[in-house]
Amino acid sequence: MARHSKFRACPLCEAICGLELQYEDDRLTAIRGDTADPFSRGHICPKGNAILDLENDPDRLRRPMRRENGQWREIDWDEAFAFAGERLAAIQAEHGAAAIGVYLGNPNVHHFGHIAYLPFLLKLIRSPNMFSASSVDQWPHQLVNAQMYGHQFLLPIPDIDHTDYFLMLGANPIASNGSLMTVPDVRARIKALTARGKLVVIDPRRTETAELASEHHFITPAGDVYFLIAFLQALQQQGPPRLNAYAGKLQGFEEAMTAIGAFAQADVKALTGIPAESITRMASDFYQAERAVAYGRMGVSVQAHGSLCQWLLQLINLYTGNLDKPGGALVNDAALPITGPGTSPGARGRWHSRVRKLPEFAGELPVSALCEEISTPGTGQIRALITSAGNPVLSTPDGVAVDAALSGLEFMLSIDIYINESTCHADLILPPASFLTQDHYDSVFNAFAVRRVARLNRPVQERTSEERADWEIINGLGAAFAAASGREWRTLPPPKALIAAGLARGSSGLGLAELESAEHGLDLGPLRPGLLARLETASACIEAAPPLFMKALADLAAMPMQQRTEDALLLIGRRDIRSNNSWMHNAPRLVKGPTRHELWMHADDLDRRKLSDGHTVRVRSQNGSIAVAVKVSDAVRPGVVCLPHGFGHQRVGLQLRRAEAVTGPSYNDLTGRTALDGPSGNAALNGVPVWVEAL
Ligand SMILES: Nc1nc2c(c(=O)[nH]1)N[C@H]1C(S)=C(S)[C@@H](COP(=O)(O)OP(=O)(O)OC[C@H]3O[C@@H](n4cnc5c(=O)[nH]c(N)nc54)[C@H](O)[C@@H]3O)O[C@H]1N2
Ligand SMILES: Nc1nc2c(c(=O)[nH]1)N[C@H]1C(S)=C(S)[C@@H](COP(=O)(O)OP(=O)(O)OC[C@H]3O[C@@H](n4cnc5c(=O)[nH]c(N)nc54)[C@H](O)[C@@H]3O)O[C@H]1N2
Ligand code: SF4
Ligand SMILES: [Mo]
Repeated sequence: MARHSKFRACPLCEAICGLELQYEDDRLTAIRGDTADPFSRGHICPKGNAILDLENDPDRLRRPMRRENGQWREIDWDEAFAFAGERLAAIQAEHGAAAIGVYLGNPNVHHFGHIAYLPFLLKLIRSPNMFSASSVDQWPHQLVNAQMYGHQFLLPIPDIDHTDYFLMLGANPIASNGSLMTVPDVRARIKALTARGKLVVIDPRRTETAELASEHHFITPAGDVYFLIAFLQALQQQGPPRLNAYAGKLQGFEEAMTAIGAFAQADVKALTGIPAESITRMASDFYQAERAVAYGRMGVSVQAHGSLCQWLLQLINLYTGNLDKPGGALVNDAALPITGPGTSPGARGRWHSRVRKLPEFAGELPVSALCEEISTPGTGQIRALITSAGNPVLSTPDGVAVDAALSGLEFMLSIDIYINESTCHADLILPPASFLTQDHYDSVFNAFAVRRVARLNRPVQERTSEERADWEIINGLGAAFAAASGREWRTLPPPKALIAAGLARGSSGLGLAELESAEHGLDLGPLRPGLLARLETASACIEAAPPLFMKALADLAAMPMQQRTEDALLLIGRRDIRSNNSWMHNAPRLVKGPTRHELWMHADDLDRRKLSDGHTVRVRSQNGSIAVAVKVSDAVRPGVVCLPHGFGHQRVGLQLRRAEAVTGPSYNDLTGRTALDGPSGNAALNGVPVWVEAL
């Protein structure tokens, strides 16, 4: 028996940890963190180990599956491509381009064979009805980047390794491993930070990250916008803005600060739960810190004021001179550029959704509008849907309605590895081969990383002749759809060619050969300033007061200050280190041990309702209701309840034998399609008013 190790980055979350994959002959037997990876330094989480379960999962699809009269059968690849091409072409020929809708889920971003190839297929389909998981996630960030810096991916990243004061809102990297901040081994980096300076966490829950922080402040869900305005007002009291570095490159700053300064907040404590004195002290610490950074993630973007929050966070970094400064927030100059010529800068409003007239952003419509675009009859109605690596039934708002809408489609095609809550409605599923068999370069997460890193991942296993790589599936679909619709498809070359072309667009000088000889990845050094030279706004300046956000601020000022509905609790989400959105509950390693789906609630709220720990309760929202076990917790304040998303596997027609036994309802059976962040159209899934009673 020959034992040997191979190395590759983990594609399951943004942290892109290096893995050591141990083989006995051809059999993968163990997975460890790769101690020679200069970026992740040996870190691994339980999901990395669970790749063993994914590889051996008897429910994982390996060949195309076609559903007829409720029965699934395997078919061969040529038949599958031809069937898909003909159905899609026929529906488009009869009903027009918009009749095909597309939904791209989160894992697309983690696989080069999806992210680099899908745009070509979408171009061929040419439908206005494009959707993705980005609009239940990070649209506020992308919109703010586009409006202020001129490109959706000119993303300032917290320089966590060099800052002295990290103000973190609505993020829990100890569980999530970081987001829009690729930060493997985040625990060690946070420990180094708190030894050197301060981490201040603002979160309605005392999270695993808050436990490690220098300070934690409980905030009222969706109260962040008032907190951030008060913070900027307190900065104005501290002293003048430090803008020297941006001279000649900054527009609208005074205008923005004047509007923010004039914003009248009657009682910050009532709106946020945080006393005004605490905010003043934090602002003072931030202003005085040599190097400081403000950052916010899911908790402040996937809520009612997501875009305003992200804009205000940028202004805090700008005011204090920490934007584009080491130890502040810096944009990564990735070896494989995702900004600049040939990329999509993030236009907005070039078209609108048919039913609700929501504006397009970056070539997509908000996924909150998907359901009505399928179920509302008329010209432009979606009749065929393609999903790729997405599970909208569990992951997007109003899952019950999404479920019903999918069952009414004329044709549904899924590129996916499971028959799950969404793909069970498909007529055809095309499963890509394991990522271990494919060339991969993390175009997105290298560009969001807290250091400048680069890595080419070579295949570590052979795929069988029965299997197809993800990029081969896109080629197969493109060719079949083009043939059936009388269009042209130019076969795309294998990933290495596209990776080489991408690297050649950059200025790192790195080529494939150098990357190939660095099997543990390359560290190219810390982040460095450079945003000002890369601005893609028409003015070539930072636009500090985009009209879209100035108007949203004025609208907010005109609105009655948030009022709590009598008796309502505010629902927020929770990620567990062993979860990955909705799709890894079929992995035995990740679901063993205690259940993790309970609704967390403060003892006072339980007492008021005469409920006790362990009771099954009914949770109602304006949109729906679920039954769930309640767990007493002092990690949430009275008035706040907390539930993870991605559960709800008890249904007919799935082929997830392990996950079906994992109990817990779907959070998104409670969320509604009309709760949006106005400027971006991103769903507001946090801060949902709910009522809890005994079942
Ligand atoms: N209430 C609430 N809802 C949320 C969130 C929340 O915090 N709260 N978070 C939101 C966020 S941040 C996100 S990103 C979305 C995620 O939303 P989605 O991406 O729609 O959902 P996932 O659960 O990630 O589903 C991933 C799908 O990809 C499939 N898959 C896995 N690996 C592969 C692969 O290698 N190739 C292919 N082709 N398919 C694969 C899985 O089987 C599954 O069907 O959910 C959002 N929804
Ligand atoms: N283990 C695990 N890791 C993951 C994922 C997973 O499902 N499981 N998903 C991956 C994906 S797709 C993403 S996008 C990232 C997300 O990465 P993060 O954003 O770091 O992860 P979350 O755990 O959603 O953190 C959001 C925090 O916001 C808080 N919060 C909720 N509402 C509010 C509010 O109104 N204000 C404030 N200030 N805070 C609020 C919540 O209590 C929570 O602590 O995680 C990624 N990593
Ligand atoms: S932290 Fe993310 S990248 Fe690292 S092993 Fe876990 S899932 Fe994979
Ligand atoms: Mo996400």
